[in-house]
Amino acid sequence: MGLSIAQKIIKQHLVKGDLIPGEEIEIKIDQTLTQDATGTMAYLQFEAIGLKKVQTELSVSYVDHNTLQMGFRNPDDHQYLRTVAAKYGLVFSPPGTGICHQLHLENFACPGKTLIGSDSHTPTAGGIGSLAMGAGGLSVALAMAGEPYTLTMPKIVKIYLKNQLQGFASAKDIILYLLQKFSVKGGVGKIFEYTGPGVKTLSVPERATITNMGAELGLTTSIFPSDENTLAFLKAMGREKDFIPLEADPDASYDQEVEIDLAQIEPLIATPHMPDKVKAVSELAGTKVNQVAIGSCTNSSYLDLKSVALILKGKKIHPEVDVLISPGSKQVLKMLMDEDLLWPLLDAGVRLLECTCGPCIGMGGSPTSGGISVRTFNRNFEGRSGTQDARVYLASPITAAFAALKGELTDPATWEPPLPALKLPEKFPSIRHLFIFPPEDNSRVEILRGPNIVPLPQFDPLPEEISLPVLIKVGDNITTDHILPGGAEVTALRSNIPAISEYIFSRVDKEFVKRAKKHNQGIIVGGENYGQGSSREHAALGPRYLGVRVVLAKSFARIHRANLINFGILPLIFKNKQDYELLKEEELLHFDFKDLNPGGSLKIKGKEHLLEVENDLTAKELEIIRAGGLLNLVKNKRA
Ligand code: MIC
Ligand code: SF4
Repeated sequence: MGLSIAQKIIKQHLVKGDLIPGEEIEIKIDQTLTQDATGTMAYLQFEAIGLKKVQTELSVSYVDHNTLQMGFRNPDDHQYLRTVAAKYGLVFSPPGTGICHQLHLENFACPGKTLIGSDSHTPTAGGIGSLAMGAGGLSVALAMAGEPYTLTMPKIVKIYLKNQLQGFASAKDIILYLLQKFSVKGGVGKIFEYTGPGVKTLSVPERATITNMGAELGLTTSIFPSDENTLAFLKAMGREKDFIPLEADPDASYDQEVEIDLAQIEPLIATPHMPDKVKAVSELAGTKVNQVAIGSCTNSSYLDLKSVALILKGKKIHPEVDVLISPGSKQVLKMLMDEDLLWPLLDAGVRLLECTCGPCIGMGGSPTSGGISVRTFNRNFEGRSGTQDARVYLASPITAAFAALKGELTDPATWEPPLPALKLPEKFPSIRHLFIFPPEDNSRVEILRGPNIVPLPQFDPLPEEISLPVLIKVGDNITTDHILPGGAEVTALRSNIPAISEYIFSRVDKEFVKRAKKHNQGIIVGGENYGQGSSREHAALGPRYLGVRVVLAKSFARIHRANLINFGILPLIFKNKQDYELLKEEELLHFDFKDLNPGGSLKIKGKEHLLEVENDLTAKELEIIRAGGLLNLVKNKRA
């Protein structure tokens, strides 16, 4: 039987296991990427492993999340990242060069290669035919050490695209359509693989918008074929040698098949506060808009910003709207400048920000109190913008540009002028000279650590028996932004676990940290899809530091589940979902872990009830938890 694209890449990189959905597999990793906010922890962990050089074909360290440098902490982190990269053989991308996923797509990602990154939007590189996955920093550290990456073999879903987008519909609307159809948990345990005649109507950056936001579906990753458009993109980047053709075998079999008619897709918009609360823009006509933010790893490419520039050219933005643009990379910025597209934006009243994540992770650009912000980003979780009561909508750059002009959402049927069909140029200006490549001889490189770089805390093994109070009970779809907020103040503490732990659940329950400290240990009770969103392992490390030993939920998001395990927190699942209702905050539960088996069930004793819970752990995962985390296990084995 034939293979799909993802199956082919996995087969070529397979170290252990079989291509059977649901089974644990191990694959060799060719490339890794990190960004600053998760990178410091990843490199501290890499250093703890004790190797002299990274073992991958290519590892890149990007600085794009926090570049505000308010005080010494953040610049100290940057300096640590720069010197660590030089010491261990990584490419370093200095602050302001661009957003990790956009830069990686343009400069390094290759069809057929495997990539893991300590950022949940790493699947962006699926747009060029890479098998790219988000992971916790520790998993990335181990991949840099040459260890295979362990994952559950996903189900492969064939997304057959037919026809072509019409009018003002764009790639963003395709992924919003899929979010409306499948929801934020609809992709858990799956890879979406795109095929069909509609694929060739999409350029690589448009494909990357779709694979990027596959993260919001909960997918392991998404992937497009590598075809003539991929070759054209690589040629324009001067990277023709990185091209290989990739397509599914005609007789490939899939676990599920979905057909999407691109001609039926209209401009869509995700409403507060979840990326799957999608409506047609036309339905929301008349909604007043206070802010428009254009950029992020989803929609900051050359064509995205060019379309905005053409819409705003010769016009003025609405006087009551604050419009912010952050280009995805200096390459994009250069192309806008070379084509005289920057002045039309500035003349229209737009504010130009650095080529970084910026407002997407709450690094400035917060909306007004209760304000409505239309953003071309991928996440609109409550409070993520930095304004707790703001209402954030997610839309395409085109929809955002019209909102900027009109000061409100309007029916696309009324939009003028019609946009010409936009094409990628045949040659992009190179910005490769802006990356810092590692020196041949690293003997003189000194790793510089400021006082904010605090060594990792030590964690003890799982006890055989323990009584734990419920420290907090939360609902469905809790994101890692709920567990640990973004923003400049908190993100500056990413390399200091004791300090950052003070912010755990700070936006959800101000008493959480106090309660955790009072009991010194405990459990978190969650609903469905607990830990969706970001890959930040601090959302596991922080709770672990505060004494959390177990998270009991209805279901878990993939990356967060892996992070919990990596730091020795036991993820348990309700056998009977109604039992969720029984549990109360501060109630004491007794756990006996002696007979805990991979995939088995466990009885927990409360004061008034006896609950049965399950685990879906593999033998290896349980071994990690019993050791008190993966670093302990690796160290024990080496000793
Ligand atoms: C995000 O979009 O939430 C982030 C910020 O990029 C995170 C990583 C982080 O928290 O550092 C992600 O998506 O993994
Ligand atoms: Fe940066 Fe936002 Fe993309 Fe995360 S989602 S990598 S914060 S631009």
